[in-house]
Amino acid sequence: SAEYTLIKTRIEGNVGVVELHRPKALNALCTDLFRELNDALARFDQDKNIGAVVLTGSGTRAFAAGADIKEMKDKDFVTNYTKGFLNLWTEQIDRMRKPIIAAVNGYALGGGCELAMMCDIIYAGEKAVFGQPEINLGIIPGAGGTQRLVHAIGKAKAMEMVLTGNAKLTAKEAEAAGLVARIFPIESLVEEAIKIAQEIASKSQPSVQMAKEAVNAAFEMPLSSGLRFERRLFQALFATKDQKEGMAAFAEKRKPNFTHE
Ligand code: CO8
Repeated sequence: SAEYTLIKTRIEGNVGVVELHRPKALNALCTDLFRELNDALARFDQDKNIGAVVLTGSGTRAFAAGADIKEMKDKDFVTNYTKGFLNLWTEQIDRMRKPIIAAVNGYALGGGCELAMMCDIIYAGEKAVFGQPEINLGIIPGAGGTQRLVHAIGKAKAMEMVLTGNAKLTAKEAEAAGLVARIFPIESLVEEAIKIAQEIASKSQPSVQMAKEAVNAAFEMPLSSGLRFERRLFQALFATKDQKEGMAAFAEKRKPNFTHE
């Protein structure tokens, strides 16, 4: 869309697509880029016709090679703290109700890997590379690289990546470790991600959004609370028309026609 310069957006069917578009800097993440990304995501989240979002990098070299080091290099602690550096970058993604799929072709390094992990599913192109090289810059990951990565691939591999900065995961390794749900050929990655997003968007939106909430609760709650939360959402979904429609359609051997209410 014309109002953005560092991203591109489009709508395919019921899927919103965002491409990070700073190819000369390998889509390095800067404040202006996140301003645009947050704006686009908020619009997609509010758009009733959109049921899922795909986030990718333009071209195949990079998803994102991390936060923009040139923008960051002169920052100081007090300003970081008082202005909440990185807060703005993560708030909108955290509050998304609709699922976001990251389609990662090429580099997902530092903040790029963290951005992918903020998404709900990661698909990788065959040449994708995941890494947390922050330690080489005298810092550490700041947006989930020490947390979500541990949940995704376990302590041993995450610790090695975060401490050496140089241990990277190939697409195959990332899939084997559980970071990536599936690998696709480079040329068809985005198309395949959109196809799956379209499939998700065809379900009842209230059930999709509650499913996302429930799965995410597994990372935040002890098991007993998570199970109670899941059970309550399960029970609540029987208040939707879509539950009636979905079950009636099964009984009548036809496809459900969900109206998202
Ligand atoms: N920041 C700014 N510019 C970058 C970045 C970056 N992270 N990565 C690449 N670029 C620029 C290069 O400076 C270069 O620009 P120019 O042509 O003007 O010199 C251009 O992109 C192309 O890059 P290279 O010439 O280096 O390309 P190569 O193919 O030789 O190398 C690499 C590719 C290996 C990816 C290399 O560019 C590299 O190592 N990049 C830096 C990776 C890195 O250290 N990332 C971590 C950054 S710190 C961080 O992310 C903190 C996380 C904060 C949380 C974010 C929340 C979402």
